[in-house]
Amino acid sequence: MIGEVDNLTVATGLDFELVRIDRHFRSIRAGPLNARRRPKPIYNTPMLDYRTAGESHGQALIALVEGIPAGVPIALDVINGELTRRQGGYGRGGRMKIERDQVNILSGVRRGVTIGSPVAMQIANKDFRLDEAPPLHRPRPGHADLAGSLKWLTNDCRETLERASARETAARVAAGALARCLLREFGIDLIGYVVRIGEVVAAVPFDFPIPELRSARDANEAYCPDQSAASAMIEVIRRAKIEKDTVGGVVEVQVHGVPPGVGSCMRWQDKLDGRLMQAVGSVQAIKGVEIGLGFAAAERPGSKVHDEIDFDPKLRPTSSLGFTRRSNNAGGLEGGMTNGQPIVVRAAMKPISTLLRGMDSVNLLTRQSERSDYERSDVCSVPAASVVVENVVAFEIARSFLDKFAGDTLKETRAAYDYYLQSARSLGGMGSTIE
Ligand code: EPS
Repeated sequence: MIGEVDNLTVATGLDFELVRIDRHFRSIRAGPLNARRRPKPIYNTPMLDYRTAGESHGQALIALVEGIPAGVPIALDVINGELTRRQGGYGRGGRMKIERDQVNILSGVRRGVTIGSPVAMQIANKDFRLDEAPPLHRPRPGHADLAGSLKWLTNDCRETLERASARETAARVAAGALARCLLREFGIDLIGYVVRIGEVVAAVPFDFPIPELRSARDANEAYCPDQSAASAMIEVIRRAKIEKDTVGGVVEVQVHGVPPGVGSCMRWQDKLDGRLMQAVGSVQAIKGVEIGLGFAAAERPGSKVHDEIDFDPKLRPTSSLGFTRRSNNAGGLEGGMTNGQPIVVRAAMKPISTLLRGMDSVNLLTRQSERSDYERSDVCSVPAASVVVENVVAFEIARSFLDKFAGDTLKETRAAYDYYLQSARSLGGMGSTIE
C-alpha cells in the first residue's frame, strides 16, 4: 500500500514523514521520524471519543474520554467553571440550589497533565436517592417518559427519566471542557450564548472578538450578550413561571481560530457539519440545529448566500490564511470542512416538558386520562443549554482536529499542525503546492 516516503524538515526542527498510502488516498502523518514508521489505517474510528454514565439521582455522573494526547495541561478551573455556568442562568429550578457540580478526575492526568490514558471524570450528585425516588405513572408529553416506558416494558416512567434527564449534560460539559484544554493550546476559542427566548430575539454581531462577547454575555442571567434583549428574556421566563408554564429558545456557538481543512468531504462520517449536527442534536430538548445561515439560506438566491472570497496578505498569520470572506453565511464550513472562518452553530431548544400546570396524559396503570406528573424542574434552561452546546461543539471540533493532526502526544499534534499551516500558507503565489 505504501508508495513512497518523503522526509522534510519544517520550522519546528522535527523531521516528518509524508506517507503516501496510494494515488487516491493520501495521508500525511507528521511526527518525529521513527516514532511513526507505521502509518495508521485511514479508515480508523475517530481517535478522540467519550461516553457518559449516570442517572439524575444516582451516585454520580461519569464522563470517560479516550484519545486525548499525552502532554495536554488540564485546567481544572476551566472545567469546573463551565460546570458552574451550566448550573446557572435565569429560570433554573430547585435542584441547582442543591448541587455544587465539580469534577473529580479519577484517571488519565498526572500532575495536571494528560498521560495518554483514558480520562475518567466524576461529578458527585448530592441529591442521590435513586432507590427511594417515587415511581411515575402519568407520562409528561415531550419527555422520554412514554416512549421509554414502552421501549423498556415498564409502567414506571422513572426507569427511563433518570437517564433521559438533562442532568447528564453535566458529564458532557466536563468532556467538552476537557477537550477545550487541547483546543486552547492551538489558540482555538469558543463562546456560546442565548439568542432567543420565546419570541424575544437578540441582535448579536458575529464579528465581535470573543472576550468582548463573553463579558457582555456574563453580565446578565439570560447568558445573552444583548443587554436589552436579556432583560426582555428574563421577563418572559418570569411570566412563564407565574403561568406554571415553560419556555424554550435558541442558542448560538461561535468557534474562532480553527484552521482550514478540519473535517473532510471524502466520507460522510467525517463531514464536520454532520458531526456537529449529530452531537448538538443529541443534547436533551434540542429540536433543530443550523450551521451559519441555516434554514434562512433556502430563502435567498445563491448570490446572496455564498461568501465571496478576497485575499489579504496581512491576514496570512490568522486561521483564514489570508483568504477573507465578505460574509460568513456558511458558518465556517464548506464541503464538511472548515474554511478558516469562525464556525457558527445554532440550536433550538423546546420548552422543558415538565409543566407545573401539567398536560393531558394517560395513567399507564389504569389507561385512564389524567394530568401528567410533576417532577421538580426548571422553567427555562436555555441559558444552561448554551453552556452545554458550547462544550459539545468543543468536543466535536477537538475530535475532528485530532483526526487531521493525530498524535500520541501534544508535541506530535503540534508538529503536524505547524507542518500543515506552513504548507498551506505556501500554497499558490510564490510558494509551491505539495505534490
Ligand atoms: C437538571 C437536573 C434535573 C432537572 C433538569 C436538569 O434535576 P431534578 O430532576 O432533580 O430537578 O432540574 O432536568 C430536566 C429539566 C429534565 O427534564 O430532565 C440538570 O442538572 O441540568
